[in-house]
Amino acid sequence: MKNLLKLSIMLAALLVLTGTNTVIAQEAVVSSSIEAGVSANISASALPGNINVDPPPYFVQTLPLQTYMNNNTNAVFVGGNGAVLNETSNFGVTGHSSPNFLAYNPGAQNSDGSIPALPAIIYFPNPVNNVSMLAGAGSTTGTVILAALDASFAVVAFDVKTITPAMQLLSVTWNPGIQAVVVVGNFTSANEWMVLDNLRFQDGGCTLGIDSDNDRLDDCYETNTGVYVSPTDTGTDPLNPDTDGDGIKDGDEVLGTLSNLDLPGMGANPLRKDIFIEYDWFIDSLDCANHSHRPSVNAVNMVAQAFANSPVLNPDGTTGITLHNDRGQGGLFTGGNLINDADGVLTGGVNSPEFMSHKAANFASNRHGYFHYCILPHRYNTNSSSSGQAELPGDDLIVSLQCFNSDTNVSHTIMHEYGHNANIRHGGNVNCNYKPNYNSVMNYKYQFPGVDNNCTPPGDGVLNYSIGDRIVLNENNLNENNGICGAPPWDWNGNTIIENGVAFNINSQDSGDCGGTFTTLTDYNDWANLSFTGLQDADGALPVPPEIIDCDNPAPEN
Ligand SMILES: [Ca+2]
Ligand SMILES: [Ca+2]
Ligand SMILES: [Ca+2]
Ligand SMILES: [Ca+2]
Ligand SMILES: [Zn+2]
Ligand SMILES: [Zn+2]
Repeated sequence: MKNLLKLSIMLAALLVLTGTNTVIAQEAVVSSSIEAGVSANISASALPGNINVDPPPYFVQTLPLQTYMNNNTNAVFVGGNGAVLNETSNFGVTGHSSPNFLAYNPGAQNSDGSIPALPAIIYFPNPVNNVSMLAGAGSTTGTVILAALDASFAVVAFDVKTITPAMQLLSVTWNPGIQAVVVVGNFTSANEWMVLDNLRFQDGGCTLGIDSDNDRLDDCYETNTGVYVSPTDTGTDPLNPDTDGDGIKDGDEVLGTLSNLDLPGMGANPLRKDIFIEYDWFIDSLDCANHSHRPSVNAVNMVAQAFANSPVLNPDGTTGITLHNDRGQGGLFTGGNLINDADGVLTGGVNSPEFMSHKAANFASNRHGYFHYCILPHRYNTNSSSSGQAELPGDDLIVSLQCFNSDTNVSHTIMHEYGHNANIRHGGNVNCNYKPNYNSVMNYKYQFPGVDNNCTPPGDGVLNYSIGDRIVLNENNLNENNGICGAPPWDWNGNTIIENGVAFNINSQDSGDCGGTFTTLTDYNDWANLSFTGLQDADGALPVPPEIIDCDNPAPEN
């Protein structure tokens, strides 16, 4: 009995599908070319168009539902010509969601002449795992069948209910994926009326077609597990458009951007912080023999290693940040290139006309908002010995090391200038420079020597930002026993005696807001405070452009 029933459903479905296969294909193409989605919870009361406001009670006053649904990318009504009618249309059903429903009566006609008769077919361009709806009719008898079809249009699941005036739930589940459903009547009465309502389709137990955080990833696919599996199981947070907080939206990291920047191909991970920097360089013979400012593989790898080693925690449970460097090495990283410049000097600095014209000519527009842009000239002309300049916060930076382009100088200065883009100053959150207890490449004291790793003020060659673990130093009342970590001691005033209660200016090199007076100096946790908002810099288009930091710390000779 069941097998016979199954066979008859399949035959009915195949008959219908044979006649409408081309329609299905066309509808699918039309749908996928339209961006706007419609809520997947298609209760008849939530449909677009005038039917939403005031559906008529008679078929001749309206059009088949599929006429209104052709911009729904998730469910396409391709057969049956059912129309949305008002509940006053006398179908005698109860249990539907008021005031409308989807109605069928082969004895009637829609205003376009089509006949609203079962079977109805609903096609899902993205296969779903469950489809359910209410079905019933006031004076019709027999059974109503909801059949699920797989990608080859074979019946894979079905549900049968005796037709009653009280609408009943029909539900089919097929985890490998339902491509379409067919609603068929097996009628024993003369009339073959049918009412459907409250269509729902679900994938993995949630309703498709909703993107709550507007990051181009469906809520159903943002599984919030912290584990990336695929574009339909991303592990990201459905209520956070940038789950890992790196300034790049989840959808862009998973799917690539709308302007075809292949971020996933470049290694972006929606659950781990990523930074992208493009480097363009000058070749010149200013001040010394002809030389290139192209950063070496080793130099950019040193910076990448420092970011990878950082204590920054990611949603996938890893620590560190992935720095993607484009120095024109090939593959998807062909953005970095030589800029032909006559004199080796970048006139002005970031956002100057020369910088902007180089950027317009050498930086792909679809990288804007995703990549930082670094130019390496011989120098920029606001300060002849300056090692660099950067926006704070922002997306543009300059590394200008004149004749001193060792991998150490280049890597440390890239990390220093990027730090300004990430909203970090020469004193962390303040401009106060040369603080011996601010253990960061942002600090001139540690930019080229590298940070300290044994709790004495001289740097030890380590490329790093600060983690904020050094003690507070009050220049009016220094306890030399405590050094910069609590121990070992440090003789701040150089009198060869370790004392308590010393008053001494320990960062007198600072020419800014703290070098000339005795102040209290504090460390700053750079890693915990990196800001990624600078990517959104509008490159001079904003009424208030970003602050620009000149880094007049001259590089040591190689
Ligand atoms: Ca989303
Ligand atoms: Ca999200
Ligand atoms: Ca992100
Ligand atoms: Ca990321
Ligand atoms: Zn040069
Ligand atoms: Zn600086």
